Amino acid sequence: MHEPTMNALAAKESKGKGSFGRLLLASTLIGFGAVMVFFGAVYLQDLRLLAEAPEALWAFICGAPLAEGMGPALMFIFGALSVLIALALMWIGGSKERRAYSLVMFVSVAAIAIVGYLYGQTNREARVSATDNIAYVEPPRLMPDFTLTSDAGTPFRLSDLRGKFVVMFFGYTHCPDVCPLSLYEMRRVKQALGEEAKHVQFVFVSVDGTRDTPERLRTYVRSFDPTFIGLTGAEEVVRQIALEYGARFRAGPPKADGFYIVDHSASTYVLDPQGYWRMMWGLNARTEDVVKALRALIQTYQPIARQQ
Ligand SMILES: [Cu+2]
Repeated sequence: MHEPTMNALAAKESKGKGSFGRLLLASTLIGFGAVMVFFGAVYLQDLRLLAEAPEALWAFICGAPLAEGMGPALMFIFGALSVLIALALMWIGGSKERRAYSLVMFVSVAAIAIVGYLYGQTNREARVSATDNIAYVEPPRLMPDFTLTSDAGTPFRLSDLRGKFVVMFFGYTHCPDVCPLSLYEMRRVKQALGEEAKHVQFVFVSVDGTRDTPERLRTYVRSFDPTFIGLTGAEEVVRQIALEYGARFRAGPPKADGFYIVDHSASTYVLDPQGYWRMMWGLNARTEDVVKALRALIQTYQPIARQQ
């Protein structure tokens, strides 16, 4: 009689402990998850990014910088996973009260996510302009070479531009707004650089190889400046290149007439004459700031001693 009672007591005690530990773990996960979900939702620019998160995470694990806009998507997903694990911990083998409590938790976190997303959408404009400054890549990063098709229809390697600073932008010729603006901006930068512009090659990489034939691309970029060059290639090839810079793009659904827009990052990237990525700026960087930064980069340029 004595032995079993002791065992039962011990069992009850350890079960109580386990249950407490589980509750503690669940609460921690919910707290952590709710915060991640909230801030992820606030900074999430587009719900469709959630679907691209696994691919971006994989590229990141393989060494690419995290693609633009993916940080919040990953935060949201990890937060949501923590919350789901917490709810499962509370649900499985839990009492009626505990299950009711976990339902309340679920609804609360979902509400937090919706509020965060709506708040983020209303404040999006202000946020974009506030963060679009010139950024320096420290330490400079040697970028992988790539081969695309030039606007003359011939194979063109990034390394063909060694010896020049490369100012590179990803876009497409059917773009209604961002690309014409950015190319016009490039033209202003080039003109402001004056004499020093001879050290710089401006490059427009098409993210819409289907429509951007070399001929079309050539006419387009030359309309902004006769020295600008356009590169194009298969979507998957360009996507891999863009990912290296953290740029991303996605074609939208075609309209009735077949026309489609392509959402794309609007940053401009600068490589030095050795092919090291040195800096980048966003759409809202002021021309004079860009010119100043670019000129400083050209004037203070020192080749990086390569390690053997
Ligand atoms: Cu564009």
